[in-house]
Amino acid sequence: MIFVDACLKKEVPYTPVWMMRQAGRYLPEYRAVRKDAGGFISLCKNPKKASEVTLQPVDIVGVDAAILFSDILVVPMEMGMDLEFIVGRGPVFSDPVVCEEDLKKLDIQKAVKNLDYVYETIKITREKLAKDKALIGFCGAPWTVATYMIEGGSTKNYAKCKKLLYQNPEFLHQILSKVTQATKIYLENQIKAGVNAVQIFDSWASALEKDVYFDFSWKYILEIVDYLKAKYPEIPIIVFPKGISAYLDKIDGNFDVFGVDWSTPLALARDILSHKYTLQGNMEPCRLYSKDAIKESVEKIVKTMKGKSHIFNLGHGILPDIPVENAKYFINLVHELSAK
Ligand code: 1CP
Repeated sequence: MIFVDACLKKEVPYTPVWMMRQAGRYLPEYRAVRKDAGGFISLCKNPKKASEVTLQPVDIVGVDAAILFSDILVVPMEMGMDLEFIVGRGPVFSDPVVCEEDLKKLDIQKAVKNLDYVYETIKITREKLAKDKALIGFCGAPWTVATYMIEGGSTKNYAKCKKLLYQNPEFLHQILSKVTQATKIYLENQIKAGVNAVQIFDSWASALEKDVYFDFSWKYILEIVDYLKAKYPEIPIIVFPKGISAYLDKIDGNFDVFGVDWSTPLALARDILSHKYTLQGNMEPCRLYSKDAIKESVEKIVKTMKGKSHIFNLGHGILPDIPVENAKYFINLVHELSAK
């Protein structure tokens, strides 16, 4: 698999490419299946339909890897929290974690078992996916997942999380530890079900100041990485801490691929990290609105990463109103311009 080879810094004939949030609302085919399934959570819980939308971007836009269709928040949901996705508002937990009692109620063993539908989606998808295409499993970094558990949904200023961080850091560590324990087993089960690589999304890494970040987020990511690498050394691990370009020199760990977000200059990440890791990224997702903007960026990124191990991707998720035609143009152009 060219995607896995690139993760492991092996020679590849061209740069493999996929897009974060590639199975999603910009595809009419996705919207149709989602409607039919009766909403987003029902779709996640329906292995046949979730597998169908996982495969759509491979068939429709020609990416080199499929990413499991699910969400980072199924973990706290299956630990016992009440999750709803509300149109226009996003994810909402009606019962956020406020005190130790709330945390005690959450059940790791129940979660990893209840997540059977995810493992089933992986099995079905791996059977249907072409042998040369990779299937990526994923999870949220404990910090990113915990922000939703504590705030009860998306947040602009992380006020409840920060209050805990500075008033009761021990309790925040307890929450992060519990999510970490569940996530280790969850990713292990994804690997056992057949994923070829895993990605850990730390979308809200930039909410924490430097030293706090390493203590409250990065440490837990590395705990997951070390656990998986000890058991499955051949499965590539991709980390994606968004918005931490100022501390790239402090990045170290036993993972394989470092995801570069679009606000980080790729040449900077290359100079600091590419001797150790394959880099993934990092076209600005909004460039997908214009073919000229795509071409300019793909040319520049291919040039920047020449001779280095690279997986092409966006620097964050694709937006729902991107023309499918432009996404196809992007994927084809990466293949064409990176061919050796
Ligand atoms: O309306 C819909 O169809 C729901 C939109 C949607 C989709 C398609 C959500 C709600 N989640 C997803 C799928 C999803 N989420 C995937 C599937 C695979 C793919 O990439 O194609 C993945 C990997 C995620 C991961 C995820 N969920 C992250 C981390 C990645 C990122 O984009 O930063 C986060 C932060 C979430 C939480 C989430 N899920 C959905 C929403 C609207 C949100 C909130 C985002 C926010 O707080 O701003």
